[in-house]
Amino acid sequence: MASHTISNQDMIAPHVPVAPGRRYSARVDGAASARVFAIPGRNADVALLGAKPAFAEMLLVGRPNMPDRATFMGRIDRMFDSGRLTNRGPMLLEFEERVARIAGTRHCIATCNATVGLELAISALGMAGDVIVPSYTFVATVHALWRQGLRPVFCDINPKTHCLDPDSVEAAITSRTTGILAVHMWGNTCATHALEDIAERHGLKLLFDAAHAFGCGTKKRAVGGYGDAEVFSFHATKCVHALEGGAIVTDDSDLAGRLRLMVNFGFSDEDTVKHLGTNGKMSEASAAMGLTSLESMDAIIAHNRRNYAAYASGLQAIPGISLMSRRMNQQHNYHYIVTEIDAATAGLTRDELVAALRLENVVARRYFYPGCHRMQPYTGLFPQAGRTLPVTEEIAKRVMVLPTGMQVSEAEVGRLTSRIAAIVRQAPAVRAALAQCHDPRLPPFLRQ
Ligand code: T4K
Repeated sequence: MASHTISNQDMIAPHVPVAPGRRYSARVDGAASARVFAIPGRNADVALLGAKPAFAEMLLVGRPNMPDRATFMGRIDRMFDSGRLTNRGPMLLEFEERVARIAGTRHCIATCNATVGLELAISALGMAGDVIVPSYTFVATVHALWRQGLRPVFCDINPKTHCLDPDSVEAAITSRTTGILAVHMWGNTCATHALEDIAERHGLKLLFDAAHAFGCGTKKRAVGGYGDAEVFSFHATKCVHALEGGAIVTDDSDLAGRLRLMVNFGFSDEDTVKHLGTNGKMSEASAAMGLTSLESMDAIIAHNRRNYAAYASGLQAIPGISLMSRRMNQQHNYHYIVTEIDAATAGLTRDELVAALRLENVVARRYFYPGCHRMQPYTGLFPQAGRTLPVTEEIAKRVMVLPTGMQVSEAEVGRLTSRIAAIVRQAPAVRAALAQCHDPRLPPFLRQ
């Protein structure tokens, strides 16, 4: 296992409920507290109940996959030698070519991140007025519309894939609608044919936020060539990354031509500006990381897949916890381990489980709670939006994303799923302990 940077030495002691007449133990390893708080007839195998945390070092969702250091440094050396740091250098061109090949598209325009990529694509497509978008997404998707003066119209999602529900999209179209911005959530390919059909029948632009979906698609077709354009993220927390980075891919040559101008302030040559633009360029250092990361892509996906299988086997018998299934007819990067918690069956809410895991030194995430319609500025603008988004509301309360990637081993997945099983087995005691817990490691939403 690769080394982690946040060590348990930096952490405060795990929560130990203070029994009457006993002193609080500040031992980080929890061993003393386990003796004090062992519950008769139960295994003290939960940190909240006094056991040693499952992990000595933090296990995180989003820890970057580190590619080969020597290869990356070799590229950085070449960058130094050449003096070309940015503005369409040789590594950027190579990166664009390789991304286009994997996406199966004619064009790729690399960007400094996916958020700027989305903003550029929205503008280059001439979207205006209302655009249909899921509320259940990372807020960047919706900000990319709003920051350009477009009005997001939130639509509900499919409960199995967490992607836009085409029926909900069709019902939301009005004369003000100019486009659909769909998200391949968790790398699950959207209902692309249904969305393309709707867009065509209503004369709408169709853009895909493919931030999660590099290396995904159906067996026959990779994500990349659907709709008018698609936008990948190569942020450090993504499966393949470029430190920060993004890419717009499309088969539309006119659109690609406009985007190439727009990503570089609109310049067509050294002093001719032909289009409104911005600085959305990817640097050579990012392209160097992107190329090196691409070289590890197969190994990363194979590792993620093994971790996914370990999660599937470890979670299968735990009541109230289900792992999002991967469709057999899909290519997948297995980058997100998405679980749903049924609180009535598990005996704990998703939030309680996330909190109990923090004391095990595991940072599980509530992505994408509470849905963009409940975040600013959208909640003030559309206070009633939740009424039309029942699936979004439910899913946002249930989803818990667990750590994976090259920094997490199969053995660690096994240890983590055993700990989740123990937490659920002792749900009433865990809930009672949480109610008295003031540990600063608790997530902000449960800190008292
Ligand atoms: N559309 C969708 C659907 C998206 O999910 C995203 C981004 C976008 C668009 C926009 O893409 P970009 O403009 O970012 O290219 C992270 C990422 O910042 C974000 O890119 C991503 N989605 C989102 C799902 O996750 P946070 O706020 O959860 O990241 P953060 O800082 O909490 O990092 C996660 C964990 O990883 C931390 O516990 C620390 C660890 N970490 C993180 C970084 C960056 C490290 O150990 N090292 C690091 O360098 O947003």
